[in-house]
Amino acid sequence: MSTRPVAVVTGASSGIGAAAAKALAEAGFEVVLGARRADRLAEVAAECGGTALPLDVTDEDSVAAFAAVISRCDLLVNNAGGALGLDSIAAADLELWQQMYDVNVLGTIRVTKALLPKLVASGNGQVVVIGSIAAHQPYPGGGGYNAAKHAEAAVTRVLRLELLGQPVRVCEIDPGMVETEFSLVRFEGDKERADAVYAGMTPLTADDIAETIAWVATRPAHVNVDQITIMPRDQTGAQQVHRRQ
Ligand code: 8X3
Repeated sequence: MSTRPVAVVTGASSGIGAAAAKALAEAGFEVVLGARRADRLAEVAAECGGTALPLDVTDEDSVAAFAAVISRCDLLVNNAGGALGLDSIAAADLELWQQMYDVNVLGTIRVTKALLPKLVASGNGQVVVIGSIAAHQPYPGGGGYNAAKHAEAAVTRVLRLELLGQPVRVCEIDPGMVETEFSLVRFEGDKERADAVYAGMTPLTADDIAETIAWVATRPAHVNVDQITIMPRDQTGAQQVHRRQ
């Protein structure tokens, strides 16, 4: 049996999650990858020699089945999440807002809760939450996503407080613009609109964030990196997402 520490990454079929799985495998972790898109997930898992498991973080049963087959967990990267639309509060589609809350906030809570006993049992557990600059800076049209990411950040800080005295570290990484499927999902596949978000600037790549995750994950056990905000040089605030539409 492998003695490598086990990293579990959610939303691992693409973007930051896929890049994180690869970076963590290179850093010496055995990686367990969870996501809904089975084909894409299997490809990423094969690339990093990891294990692909189906996971829908918005579904209690799916999270329970996922956690049940993971016997050891040293690191959990809560990456699954995202934004849906850029509607003002006046025009809010509340179903989309509920979905954003479900995946970003409750999804992180569901998976963390399910794996927490194993993180504690590892003797050196770590939870990394991929938040967003939108957790700190509101912008017009960001209401649903801002609210979800602010809430996710609050939950992350509560977790840090609640785990004081336990062998589990908690870190929140808040990226600005990262060129992934993020904007394509936000704008329901409208590629022109998604591309316009990054026009005239150099966004971060998924690898930039993956390197940061691997760095956090490989600090000595007594070091807790509480929070990192990381943005492109060309971005000073999340509101630029709006300004660039
Ligand atoms: C997304 C960050 O700056 O694109 O999480 O709104 S930003």
